[in-house]
Amino acid sequence: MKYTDYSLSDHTKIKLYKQLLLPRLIEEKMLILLRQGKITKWFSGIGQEAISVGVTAALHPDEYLLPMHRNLGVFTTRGIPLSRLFSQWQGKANGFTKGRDRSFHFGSQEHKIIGMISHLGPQLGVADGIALANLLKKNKQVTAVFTGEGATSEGDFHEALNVASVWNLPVLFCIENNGYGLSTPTNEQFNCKDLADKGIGYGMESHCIDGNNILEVYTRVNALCSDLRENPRPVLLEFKTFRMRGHEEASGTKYVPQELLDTWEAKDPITNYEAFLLASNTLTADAIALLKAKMQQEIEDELQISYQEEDLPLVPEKELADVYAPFTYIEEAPNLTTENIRLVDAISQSLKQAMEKHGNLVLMGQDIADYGGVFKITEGFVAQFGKERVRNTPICESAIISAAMGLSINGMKAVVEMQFADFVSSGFNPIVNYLAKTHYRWAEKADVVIRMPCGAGVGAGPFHSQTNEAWFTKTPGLKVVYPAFPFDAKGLLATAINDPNPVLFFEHKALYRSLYQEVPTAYYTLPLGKAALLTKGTAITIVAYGAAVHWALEVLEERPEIHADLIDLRTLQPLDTETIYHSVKKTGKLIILQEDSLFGSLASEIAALVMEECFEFLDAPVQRVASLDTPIPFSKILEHNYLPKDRFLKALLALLAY
Ligand SMILES: Cc1ncc(C[n+]2csc(CCOP(=O)(O)OP(=O)(O)O)c2C)c(N)n1
Repeated sequence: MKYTDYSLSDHTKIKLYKQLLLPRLIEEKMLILLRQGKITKWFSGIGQEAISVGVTAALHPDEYLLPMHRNLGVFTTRGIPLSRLFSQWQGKANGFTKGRDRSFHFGSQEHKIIGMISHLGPQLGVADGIALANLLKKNKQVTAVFTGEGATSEGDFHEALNVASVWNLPVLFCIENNGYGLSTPTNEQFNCKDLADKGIGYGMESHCIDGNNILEVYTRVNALCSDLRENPRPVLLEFKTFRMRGHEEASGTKYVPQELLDTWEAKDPITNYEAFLLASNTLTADAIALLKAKMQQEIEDELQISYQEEDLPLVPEKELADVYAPFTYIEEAPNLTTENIRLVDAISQSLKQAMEKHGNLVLMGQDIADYGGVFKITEGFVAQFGKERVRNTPICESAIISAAMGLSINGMKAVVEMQFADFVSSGFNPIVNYLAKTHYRWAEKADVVIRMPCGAGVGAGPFHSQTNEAWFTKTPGLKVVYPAFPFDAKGLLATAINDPNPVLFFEHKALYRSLYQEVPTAYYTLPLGKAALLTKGTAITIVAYGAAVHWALEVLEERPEIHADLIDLRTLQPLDTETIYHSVKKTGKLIILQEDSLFGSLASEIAALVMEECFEFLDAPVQRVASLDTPIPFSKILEHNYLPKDRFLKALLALLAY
């Protein structure tokens, strides 16, 4: 469509022009600074500005936007102070990440902008979560999320669109099809004519839009937003545009045919719009020149502010302190009335009571609604809390964990049930890269608990038996809880849900229905990071967690002559090193028993810590007893051989005799 085809006021047309011009002028300046080494990396959005600007201008200021690496126009149109942007790109304190992340990798709740992580795709699922929160709050808000056409090849794209469609979430999925993903042209990226056609497969409305025409982008998106606010649904938009510069400045455009660059140069969104404004007498050449000069001066002034800022001081303690969101544990003491229940019941009760306590808590998982989950933990929940808050999900761990992050960003709490802990590998990326790193990067919490039914001893083979806590204890930013008893599970889960940090909560399947304990009936909390001393003795320290605690208890019951401190860790991250060291300093001997395979496991970490911190107190080398370093076999005989239970007593006696 021609620019003349739109009936917008001159005021709107001029405003859009200014919004379009600013990111272009900033970029032109940044390209100079890049060559001078003042900034280190730049992903150019030159030629694509109409998309960022048009979409942002169409959204209300309190509606969330999730931009990518070429969407400077989102940030400028939302009115982020330029000096702060410049500080961000120079890694200075007045930026948004205290120098901890680069370019556009940050969010700002103040501006309702949620920046990307490098992995691209998770943004789309996060947008789902934000939109779900809006839907539950019934606030009639739209969420817009961006992706390049390259990232549409990621599974996250498929998962997020599918979830949005099944849940009818008001999300605008904005694909900027700029011809190349790094050096890969579109015909090597996907095999369909228009990406918008993919909407059909998801049961989703979709449109192709000329991404170089600001009036087209703004008018079409504006109309869609008005409609979506009243009739919530996802819409897929494919903006046709072109990447006029290299993927990032260092990589150049040698592989792009010159004629393509020439064709798109002629479609430049700013020069063409400018020509229209001049031809239609909306703006004069003098007015445009004046505008540009004023903006350039503003850019210079704001740059000076950022230059004058001191470099960030290095305060190592501050770096560590910012990995987790602050959380003040509030103790709610257990009541005196108890009932004898199983681990599975204790977890179910804890979840139910947390749902009653937190009106903003949403549960998500496969088959957790009417079916009650494969372990029946959420049986009966739908009747009490409704399907809005107890949500069956499609089989898409990555998008759902990303959506949980989005719920948290938009003021909700989320608990996600992995059907089996093994399947967390399909949602690994958002956990270790999004949830874990967000608070350190830009001080946003990730108020998400991921429940992990785990463990062997049930003859379920390599993909339904793993205890994969070490995948997560390694990652700064995550908390990992692993109770061994119903009482602990109930109180620790309550705290995990109160804690605004991402928590992996391990629940041993073999203990679910085999283990009973007297458990207080009402809501109570237990602190994370505190181990329990189950038996006291002076001869040796045994450290265990999960099912291994029960193996150790069995041995100690059979051999009352062994006087051991048995420590049940209960929480693996944070780890209660104080209790471990205190005991080892008393006994002089440490054996760690765990269900996980040995190499690179938590037992190895504890052994290393104790060697460093308690060396002078040790009377023998620290021993680790763990499963074999093989996948978990299916046959009962092989599984028994895999697990360390039968090897424990021998190792314990040997260490005692050392
Ligand atoms: C999961 C993942 N794989 C690879 C990369 C490296 N990478 C960064 S951007 C990019 C190209 C993205 O292309 P597209 O989505 O079309 O966006 P554009 O850069 O064209 O705007 C690649 C391959 C990455 N960041 N994340």
